[in-house]
Amino acid sequence: MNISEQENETIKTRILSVVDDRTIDWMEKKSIEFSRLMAYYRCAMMEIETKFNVLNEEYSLEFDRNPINSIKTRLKNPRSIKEKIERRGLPVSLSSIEENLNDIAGVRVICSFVEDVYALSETLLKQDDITLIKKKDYIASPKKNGYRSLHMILAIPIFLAHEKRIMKVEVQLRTIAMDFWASLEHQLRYKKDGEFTTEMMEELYQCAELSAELDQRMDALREKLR
Ligand code: 0O2
Repeated sequence: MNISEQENETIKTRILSVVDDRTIDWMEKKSIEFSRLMAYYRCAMMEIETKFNVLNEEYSLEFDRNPINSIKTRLKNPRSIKEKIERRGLPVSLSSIEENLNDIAGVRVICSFVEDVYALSETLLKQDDITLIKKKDYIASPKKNGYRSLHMILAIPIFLAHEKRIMKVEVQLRTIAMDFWASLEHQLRYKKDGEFTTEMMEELYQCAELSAELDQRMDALREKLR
């Protein structure tokens, strides 16, 4: 249900009339702290995005082509953060969010070829301000449904006016073909008016295998051109 601006204002006024000043101060403080934490994640995401843009530029100078097709960034919204933390039975607090959730900041890098995925991830990991926390290679070992991507949880410093903070960012690297499959599978999965049958899951899996074959054939073509 959508509520209008006016209804929203009425609700706010009613809440403020029954909540005492100390609670309002506390709510405002928490809201500012949450916004600040999200801003730190945004900074970390920008750092990682810039690093990939720099690598893309350098490859383009050296090899006369761009290994990166596009980069997408996203910050997990407050509702998804709350749902994930509650699903895991963890305390709903800022320190718990920062400590336990690895994917508040997400950077997705869409590459041209499978080889680019590995070359870019290896080059990035060699940078001395990056720490690898976790890596999942769903390209070498695809998920049961056929999903493929290279996932990394990285820690990166951000430099603020008076402090340095280490933030976590989830990086997903995949090819255009892998992204095509994952985007459509995601759309189908979140369609509210239906469930996947076994046949549909098998069909999706076959599509993932087809897209993997496409990647292999494009890689082979590129190899021939070298
Ligand atoms: P959104 O909106 O994309 O963020 P972890 O505790 O992080 O190790 P988790 O959360 O299971 O464990 O992480 P995993 O398996 O590395 O993958 C999480 C993210 O990868 C998902 O985020 C998706 O973005 C993507 N992903 C993983 N499996 C699939 C899949 O089968 N299909 C598609 N389309 N994407 C997948 P979120 O939070 O689900 O969503």
